[in-house]
Amino acid sequence: MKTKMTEAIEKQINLAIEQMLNSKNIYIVSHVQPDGDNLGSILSLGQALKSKNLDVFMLKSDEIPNDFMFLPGIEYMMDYDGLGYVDVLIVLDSGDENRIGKNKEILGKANLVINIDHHISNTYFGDINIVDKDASSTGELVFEIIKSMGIEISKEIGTCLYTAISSDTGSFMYDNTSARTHEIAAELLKSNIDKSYININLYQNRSLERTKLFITALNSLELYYNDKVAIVAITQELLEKSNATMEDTEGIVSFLREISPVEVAIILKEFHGENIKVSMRSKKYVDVAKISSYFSGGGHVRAAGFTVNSTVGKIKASLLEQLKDYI
Ligand SMILES: [Mn+2]
Repeated sequence: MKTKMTEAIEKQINLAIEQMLNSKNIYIVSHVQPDGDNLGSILSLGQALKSKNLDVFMLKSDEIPNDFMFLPGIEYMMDYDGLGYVDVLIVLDSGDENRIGKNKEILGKANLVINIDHHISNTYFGDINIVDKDASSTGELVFEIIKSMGIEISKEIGTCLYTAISSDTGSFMYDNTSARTHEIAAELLKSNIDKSYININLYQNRSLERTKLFITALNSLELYYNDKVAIVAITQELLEKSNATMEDTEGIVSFLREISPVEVAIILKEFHGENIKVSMRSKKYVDVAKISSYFSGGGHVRAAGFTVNSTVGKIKASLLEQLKDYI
């Protein structure tokens, strides 16, 4: 259980702060399919650095899901113009360079790359790497950085950090939630954030389209190995029928894990051209990061995923084969 940062990580944080404070302009880049941790981390760090009068640009590598349009500062997220001089590039919540998609080319342009992440699979691709697999979220690490800089947690920064940490801990429920996570949450609550506003936006905001997709998807639920493995496949056909988009599948896999006998919950998302994205969640003992790494994916012990070129039927079969030894 994490209580405090290691000295090595603290050293990297101090190094990063020194570089950021002395830089001419800083770019902070999102990953593809950005989530609450990614966007909350970007916006909190970005706004903190702006408060130090630094030139900060926050770049999107993908569309911003509607779910996060409530975040203060989200209007700052922009596309890279291809020309801007990049003194420091900060990559948040990304295990490797490919996570930043089309913005990967900026890595080569940057004088310095700072990699801040909590994925066990992180490849340490930065010049400075603030990587802590024991941190619940990247937001937790960004909090430590902002505090170390002596920057006051404004309501805006606090809202973004709380969103980041709450998102990645399943509102402080998952195994990655530590004593430190709660200490940080307590400090954020003292910064006068509107906790209920954040919670309603994150957890009580499901659209009707999404709800209908939930119902249809659950009708296709398949259970294996004494109901320990739950699988749902979202095909393009199913999306059309529900008048929903892939973004609306958010939350289904977590819901599957909530079923009593289920240890591993899996959602297979079929994109066009036999492109299948697999997300896995586990409850007590199966290390889904290990299973995911077999398919060249990454993630955490309780939440991991990968992308393959295959069909729903084929990938389902090989997943069940892999799972046999774990269940
Ligand atoms: Mn994260």
